[in-house]
Amino acid sequence: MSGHKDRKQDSPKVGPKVGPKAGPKAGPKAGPKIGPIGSRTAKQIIKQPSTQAVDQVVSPATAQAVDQAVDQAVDQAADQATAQATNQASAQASAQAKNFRCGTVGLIGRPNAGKSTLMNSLVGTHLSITASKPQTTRHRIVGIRSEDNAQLVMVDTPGMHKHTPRALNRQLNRTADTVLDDVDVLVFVVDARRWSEDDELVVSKLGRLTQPVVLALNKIDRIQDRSTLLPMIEKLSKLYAFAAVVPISAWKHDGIQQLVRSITPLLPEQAALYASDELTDRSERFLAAEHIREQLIRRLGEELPYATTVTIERYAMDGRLHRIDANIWVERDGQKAIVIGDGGARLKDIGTFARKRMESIFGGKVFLTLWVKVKENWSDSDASLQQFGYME
Ligand SMILES: Nc1nc2c(ncn2[C@@H]2O[C@H](COP(=O)(O)OP(=O)(O)O)[C@@H](O)[C@H]2O)c(=O)[nH]1
Ligand SMILES: [Mg+2]
Repeated sequence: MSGHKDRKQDSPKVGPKVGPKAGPKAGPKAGPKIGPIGSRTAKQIIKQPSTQAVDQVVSPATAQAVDQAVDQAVDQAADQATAQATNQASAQASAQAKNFRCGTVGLIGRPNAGKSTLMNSLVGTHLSITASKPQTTRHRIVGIRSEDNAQLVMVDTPGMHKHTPRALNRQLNRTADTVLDDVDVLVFVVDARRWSEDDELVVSKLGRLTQPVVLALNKIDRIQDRSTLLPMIEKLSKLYAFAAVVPISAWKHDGIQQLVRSITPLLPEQAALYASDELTDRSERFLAAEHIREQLIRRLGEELPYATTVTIERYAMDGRLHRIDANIWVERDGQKAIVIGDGGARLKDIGTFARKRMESIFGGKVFLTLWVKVKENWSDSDASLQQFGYME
């Protein structure tokens, strides 16, 4: 599900909560342990006391024949026990799968609609980076929400947008598009205040899909008069046969339970794909680069963030301390000076805020060293996009 390049570069998983046991494509994880006796143990448990008892009362001459008979009886009993255990196990597993729903949920929509904020609200931590500037999300990222009766495996994506001036923008659209076919349910996130041509672009892609689509009308905290939502719901319901329409505020965690309740029945009946304490399929190494990039986007002017990217050069654990060396890449020397700031002040801020964010997600101390480097026109070069991990 995630960028192959990132997977290959990633360091071994260190924390229990981030990092896959098995990706969704790898198939379901082993179900909970169901019976105390597997086939080998069953035989051992029955055989030991039986042979001991027989050896005590039978002469050595007949012992072999008796042993054979005993072995046969024991094997039979063991096979019966095993069959019984297996039947019980599969009955329990299927009962569990019947009551449990799990599947992938693709978050789609135009840039800035609030997809990543919704993802974080659903996961319960600031996993996917967010900012008021469009095109913050550049990679697919999986976030996991585990409930008693369901597991939602959300896939956050870059926004879909019409104007694609650079190779990076075109690649982001492609990354968003690939999610459409891969997931069980789609959540189309819309800014309830404004319908735009980028939203139209998303609707135009829904027609060929077979999965159910839930419409999430986001940012309702910004709407004074909620009754104005009704005509919008009516209008949008005519555009597409949505499985449900749910007004939410991803930012204020409003309507999130209702959204989960709408999505859950649309998921397939199957056991959980991830352990219930896992939050993402991405490694801490990937998240470290993302949270440095979040600070670059938040702390730089309008245009510059699009010319920056981040690579992790070293990620080492020193006891519980995460030692991270990262490069920030820009396209020109002038941009390098802006990122560094007067006397290094801006770079220091970027590092401090990124470090604090990582510490809160990783639950350990982080020692972060940043360098700023220039690579001309990387965002319009396919070779550089490949090198920096943007090609899926
Ligand atoms: N007021 C308000 N702002 C939101 C809400 N959800 C997201 N935002 C803001 O919208 C901007 C874009 O959010 P983001 O999640 O990065 O959008 P994405 O591009 O769709 O992933 C950020 O400044 C968020 O804080 C919401 O429910 N209410
Ligand atoms: Mg986003």
